[in-house]
Amino acid sequence: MEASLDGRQLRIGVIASRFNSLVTDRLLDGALAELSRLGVPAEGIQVARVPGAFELPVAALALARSGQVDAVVCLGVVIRGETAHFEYVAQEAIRGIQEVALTTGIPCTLGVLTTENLEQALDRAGGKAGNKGAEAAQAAVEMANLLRRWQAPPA
Ligand code: INI
Repeated sequence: MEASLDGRQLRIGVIASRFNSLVTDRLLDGALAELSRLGVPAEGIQVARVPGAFELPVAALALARSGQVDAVVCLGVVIRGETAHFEYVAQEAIRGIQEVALTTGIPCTLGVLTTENLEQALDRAGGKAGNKGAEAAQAAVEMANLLRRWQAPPA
């Protein structure tokens, strides 16, 4: 059973961190272009920025609980060379994003890069390794459509 990639009926939230905005702006551009390509209406897309990847889960939680979106795309980048607490920031961001999805039932997709250096990050943000923001946006549309199938019809 494969869910559709038709986004025309969907409302999608996108949360992007500002830390390393050279990279996260490209992830955001990729995600928005993909949502548009899949037919998600512009009025169904909400974009919010947070300071860093560490703040993604709490913003995703509020948006997922708001009832305003069918899925949340989380975008960020944590670069090992830039912090001694790389592991903590990356792990907590990723763990927290999944926890939001599992506690709310709203799919929260992972467009958080964890790389050794800036070059690797740029490769994955529209460079030679594709755009992980676009991939996370596509996953959000697919998961929102999949979960819709199992929603009880309104009484
Ligand atoms: N935030 C990131 O998104 N990426 C990083 O690489 C990073 N580094 O290197 O520290 C980072 N730190 C900030 C963190 O996400 C929080 O915004 C900050 O600690 C305030 O809570």
